[in-house]
Amino acid sequence: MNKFYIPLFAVLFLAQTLAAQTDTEPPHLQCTDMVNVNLTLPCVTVVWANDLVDSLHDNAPGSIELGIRKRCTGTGFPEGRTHIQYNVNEMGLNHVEVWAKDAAGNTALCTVRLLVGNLAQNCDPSVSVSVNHPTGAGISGVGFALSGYNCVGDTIPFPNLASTITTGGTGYWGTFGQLLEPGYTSLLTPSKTTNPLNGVTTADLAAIQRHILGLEPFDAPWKIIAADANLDGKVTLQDVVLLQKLLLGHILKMPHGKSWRFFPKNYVFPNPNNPLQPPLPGAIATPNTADPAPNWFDFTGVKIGDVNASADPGL
Ligand SMILES: [Ca+2]
Ligand SMILES: [Ca+2]
Ligand SMILES: [Ca+2]
Repeated sequence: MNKFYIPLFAVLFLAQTLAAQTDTEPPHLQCTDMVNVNLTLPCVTVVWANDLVDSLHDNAPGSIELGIRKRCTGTGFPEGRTHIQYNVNEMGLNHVEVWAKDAAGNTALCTVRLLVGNLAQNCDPSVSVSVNHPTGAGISGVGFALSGYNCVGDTIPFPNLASTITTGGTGYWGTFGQLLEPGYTSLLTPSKTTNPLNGVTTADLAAIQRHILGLEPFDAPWKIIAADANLDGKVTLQDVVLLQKLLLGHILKMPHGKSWRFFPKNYVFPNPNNPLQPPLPGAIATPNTADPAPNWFDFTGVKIGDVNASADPGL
């Protein structure tokens, strides 16, 4: 059987090589400058590459292939992608790359401004965050910072979430409006710095000491995380000394300023016996290639110094 295929591949390869030698000119591609699209239930819309093209021709005969992607979500010709989808969290101005590739493999690219709207006004954008203690309790008063950038040098336009948005009593924060859009490399970082004494008592100090001495090692990763009071990645007597200073009122807050520590809920500890190594990720990272961008973020929070979960997560 193989004997029939080998000459066929050879012929195709030769034809491609010849075409590449004779045609080095990219296709002439012109896009529509700006296009409006409309979300319809279930609040999505599909955009096809050929609907954004004003004119397209090539100097050589042969078929021209079209491709499409959201700006900054990849590089080179978007192989096999002839359409993209927008969801409710992408309402507003977006940028789209339309690509054309001639038979010799020469490519051209143009950018379209795409305004995603919802004429029926029946779609509500939403982004949500949950922050819970490992025991399940929702943590309130958590603030967020969002940082990020895309491939054309734009930064995320609303980095100061921490000053405006915090979790409520259930530990859930919900908001209307776009948070992330595809094409941005970003970090969402929670923080809580209030009430460092919350839940810290002599019982915690005694338990940390028993862990250090090997008399009663902690039976859950989060307890080890809580015991690392100075955030140096290990549980030692220095942590006990620091917590003692706090308890005695010699210091009013931790040198690092934090009272809670956070990590992505789906983080898998490479070594549950030492959850602090490698260092705990304190943020959720989203790559520029994520399309759609995530609209739900889950974090776990641990009160620093509280190894028996006596802290009030509402404080
Ligand atoms: Ca050409
Ligand atoms: Ca430590
Ligand atoms: Ca405690």
